[in-house]
Amino acid sequence: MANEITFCMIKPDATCRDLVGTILQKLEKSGFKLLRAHLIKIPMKLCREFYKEHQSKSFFSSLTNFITSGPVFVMALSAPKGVTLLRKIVGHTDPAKAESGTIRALYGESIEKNSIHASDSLASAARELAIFFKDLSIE
Ligand code: 3AN
Repeated sequence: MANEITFCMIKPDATCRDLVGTILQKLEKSGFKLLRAHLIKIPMKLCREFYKEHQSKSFFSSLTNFITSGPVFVMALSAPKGVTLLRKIVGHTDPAKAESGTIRALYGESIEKNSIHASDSLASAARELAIFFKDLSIE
């Protein structure tokens, strides 16, 4: 089965609790290969571009303030059916509704501080990977 490359980001609520290693280990144990990664404090302009599909939502400024409040760990990950697999491991947006054992159920604190982002489609993955990993070929 062909691998899919997807985009993942560990959010500031998790980086500030030193959960990067724990979460990465869970991703690798679930079958993902880490292709690229770095820790970055996202500038507000880039953050607004990244979350542009949510710009009309009531939580947009709170979300972008939170994501730019501390370092995030961005990753390019590869696995068979990687987009769907990562969304499953990440869990529901609201940690209170996330299936037990998912990353958001384990570590998420609230619907905003939910520890991790995963691309929701191959098209989103391509767009998000291009923002953070300009040298990565996903053809
Ligand atoms: P997901 O990350 O599960 O795909 P989206 O795309 O609906 O969820 O939302 C993007 C991000 O916006 C979420 N990860 C979460 O941090 C934040 N968010 C979504 N809904 C809310 C909400 N009702 N209140 C505050 N933040 C929210």
